[in-house]
Amino acid sequence: MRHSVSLGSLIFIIATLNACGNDESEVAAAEPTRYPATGVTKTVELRVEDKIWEVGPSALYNAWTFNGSIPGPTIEATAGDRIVVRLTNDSKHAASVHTHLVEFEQAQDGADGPSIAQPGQTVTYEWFAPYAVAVPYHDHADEGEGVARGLFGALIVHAPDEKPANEHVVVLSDFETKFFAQLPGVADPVTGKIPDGGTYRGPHQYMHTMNGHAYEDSIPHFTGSVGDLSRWRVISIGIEAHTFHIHGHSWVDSDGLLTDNIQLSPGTYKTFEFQEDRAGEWLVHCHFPNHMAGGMMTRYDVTP
Ligand SMILES: [Cu+2]
Repeated sequence: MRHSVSLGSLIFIIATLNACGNDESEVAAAEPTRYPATGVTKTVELRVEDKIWEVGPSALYNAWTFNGSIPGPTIEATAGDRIVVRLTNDSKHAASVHTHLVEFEQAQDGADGPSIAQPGQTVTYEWFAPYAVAVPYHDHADEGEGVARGLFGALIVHAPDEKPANEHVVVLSDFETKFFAQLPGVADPVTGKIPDGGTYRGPHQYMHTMNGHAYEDSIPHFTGSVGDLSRWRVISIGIEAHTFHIHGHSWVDSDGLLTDNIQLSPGTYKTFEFQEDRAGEWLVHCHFPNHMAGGMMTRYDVTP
């Protein structure tokens, strides 16, 4: 299996080096490509709507959503684009949009003042996206309830010269049991299987999800074919740290090591890719045992 480190991973390395205060020569060695303005503006309409979200059969969440889904719609652009997000708040609580690794004025940070949309208001955000990244966008109107309720999504900024790939967007998050409208039943703690006629509860205070759903019967399977360049955009935007493990595959992580299981704290993200050469119905899961039992597992179905 061939391996490569994508630009997203390189950017992650830079962020890590900066955070650690390493000297400038190391940072300069991994300078990301800053793409010039394309002159293109992508306009995105987001609407905050409160609704009951089905995390799995009979597991009903009192959710806050962007455009009625968890995650919200994936925003895609090309590096160098300007992105305009119009957020209309149709809920009864404040909401906003904040994101990472794009450029914006502090007044459009989504964290305070007029960048927060009160009920009934529309707020417009302008971002310039000079780097190829895959990051979360999310509510920042409060200390975190909006994210716990479901106000998050993925922003993918593609490099103009990016190789075509089978792209998998994975958003990891944690749903608090106290916000469920209905959560009967208890999962088998070993298999995570849903009992007949009921549903399930993780072994502690969260249900752990991928792309808004829990367990392999509800999380849409990732799919691919032998011969694909298989690119993964993994974004963690929950409450707890997670790992992301794909059975039967390996790649080189942002630290340059061969791995099949990466670690992500809340609000972090990694992009990696590998050449697909292993047909099968491979398990994909977080490696914390209680998170697997609490829903964070699905399949990656690869056809020959
Ligand atoms: Cu986990």
